[in-house]
Amino acid sequence: MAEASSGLDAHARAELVRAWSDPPTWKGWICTLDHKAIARRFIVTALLFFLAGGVLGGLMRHQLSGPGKTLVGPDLYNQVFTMHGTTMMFLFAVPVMQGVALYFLPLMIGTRNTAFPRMTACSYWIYLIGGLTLFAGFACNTGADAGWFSYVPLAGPEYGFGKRSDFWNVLVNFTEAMGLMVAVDLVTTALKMRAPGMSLLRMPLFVWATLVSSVMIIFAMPTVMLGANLVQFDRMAGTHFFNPAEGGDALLWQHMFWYFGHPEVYFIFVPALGMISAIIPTFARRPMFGHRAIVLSLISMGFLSFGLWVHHMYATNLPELGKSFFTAMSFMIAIPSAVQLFCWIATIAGGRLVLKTPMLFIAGFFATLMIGGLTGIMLGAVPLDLQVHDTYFVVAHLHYVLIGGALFPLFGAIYYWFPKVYGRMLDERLGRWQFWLLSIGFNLAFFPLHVLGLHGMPRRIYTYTADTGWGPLNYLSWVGAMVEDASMFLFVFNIVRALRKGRAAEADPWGGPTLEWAASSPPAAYNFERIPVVASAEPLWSPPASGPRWVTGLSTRLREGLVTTVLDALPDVRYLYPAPSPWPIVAAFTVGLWLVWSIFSNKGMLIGLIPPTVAFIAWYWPTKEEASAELEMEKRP
Ligand code: HEM
Ligand SMILES: [Cu+2]
Repeated sequence: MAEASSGLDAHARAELVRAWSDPPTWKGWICTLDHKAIARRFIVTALLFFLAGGVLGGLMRHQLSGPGKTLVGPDLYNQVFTMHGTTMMFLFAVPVMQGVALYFLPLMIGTRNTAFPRMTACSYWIYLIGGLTLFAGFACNTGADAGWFSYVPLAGPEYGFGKRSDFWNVLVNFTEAMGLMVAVDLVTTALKMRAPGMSLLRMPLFVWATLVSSVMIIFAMPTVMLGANLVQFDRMAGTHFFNPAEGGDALLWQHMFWYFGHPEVYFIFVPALGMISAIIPTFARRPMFGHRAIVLSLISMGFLSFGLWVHHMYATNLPELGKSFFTAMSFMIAIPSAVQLFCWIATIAGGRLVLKTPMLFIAGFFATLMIGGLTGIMLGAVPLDLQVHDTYFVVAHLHYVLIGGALFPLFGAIYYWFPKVYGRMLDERLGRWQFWLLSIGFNLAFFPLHVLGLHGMPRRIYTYTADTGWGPLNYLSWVGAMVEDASMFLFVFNIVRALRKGRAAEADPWGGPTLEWAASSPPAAYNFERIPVVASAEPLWSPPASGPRWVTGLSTRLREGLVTTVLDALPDVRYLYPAPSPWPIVAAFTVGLWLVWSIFSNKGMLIGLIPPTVAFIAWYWPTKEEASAELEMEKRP
């Protein structure tokens, strides 16, 4: 099913290249709506934020590597752990997963672009401005300092002095707006733009995982956005939403934050599960065992994850009966995780495993997540949680589930899909070294923290005295963090080396089953010369035995695609994709101006709304070219 056999003649191919190419020079860079270009920006930017967050993590490990250290003082330490957690959760983990989905979902379902590329193009700039604003505040000693979940009253008007918590609250507006825009685009594309024949049950598991996590984002993110703005009103406009003395409720913030916060760890985790389900069949050389069981597990995870949030609030005065309900739910979510695990193991056991670097990281995931999952079950029980709440046992747990559950699969996915994105292979030997250094460094850095937590070491302290006895294990953890850093250097070296002189990659270097491997490496701007017709969940391993192999009749002169029906992906209508436009970036900057201005003045909150309003009106104002293209499309039979 390689591109070359689509039967398109040279003239039509030249027309297609013209129709889908961006304007030349910087204009093209600014105005592009190519989902692949936008996705690369998300992924590279998120990885840069990951490196920044990693440096802050290393700094904390340095400071805590022995008793009584003075490298970082108490005020700066509060900013450092808050910036670390906030960066990793809001600026790295969610955007990187959405970036990978933005790149591969359209390719995996056999379409040319996402449904709303201008919205997604705009969301990238909003994300970038938001992240840079937070770090600009930090550089001016005005970094958020009330922890990554920014509890009131610490972050409220009573104790949140200066502008630090305002930067945090406003950042949430930036990142959640970005997340929602991308999620709506991904859901619409997955449900309405699949290649003919790709019914829902033939949809790749990575696409299912993206669909589930995007729907979760749509239900979860508005809560924290609303909550952060209510805190801003308390801080800037004198309301009392969270002030018990004036009829407000401080616990309301915890409910609003964790109703978002717990599903958030799942919309980081679920895409990672999708990556694992994309990689295992390729290296086991056989279709996935229990494809439908995995789909049902992903969906049930999506639902169950909204019923757990109170397990972050056991140490509050909520009624015990209520807590036990959340304990039961916290245990239940282990079931869909286990179903996927068993299906993966059955697929590997029933196949001929080829242990390449992507698969190695998946093996690392199995080991680390086991520990993270088991401590999660332990923390789901109220009596045990009350013993270790706010100690390093919790810090160890969250890193095992986030680094084990998301970072390891992400590295596996990068080694798996890098050849498709850049047309070059990453070095296998360096990849294996990176894997082993990360595995050893990570476990050395974080396993001892379980013991420190059980010995009573609280989180978020900037130092401790020698008589606590916490020195040796913290030193060991510091050594582990340094080994982890070495693995990150190796990763960056491998990437740079591959981009410069890596071995050229063919369209399908691993012999994978899904449609992204039918496109060239890297894919053309239009992804596919002709939209393929699909007859199974592994289109490259079992193409249609009879009937058409490609969609014919789509224009090669216009940016035209095909909308199909939700359940069976039957051809429905033609779709004219929007052309490159400057308005997404203009709109994003006006939104950025408005949000940053609102940190410093209430007037900014109101007057600042005018520029984005104007920008969005201009965005939707139809151009002559769009009107004539629309007309040309309607005229064609
Ligand atoms: C790369 C190596 C990393 C190191 C060395 C590291 C180190 C640390 C340390 C020492 C703390 C505890 C701070 C304290 O309570 O005083 C911490 C907290 C945290 N880390 Fe990491 N971390 C790393 C990676 C990550 C990753 C990849 C994520 C998420 C994707 C993450 C998310 C968090 C969060 C959410 C907190 C809680 C922050 C808070 O208490 O507000 N970390 N990290
Ligand atoms: Cu949770």
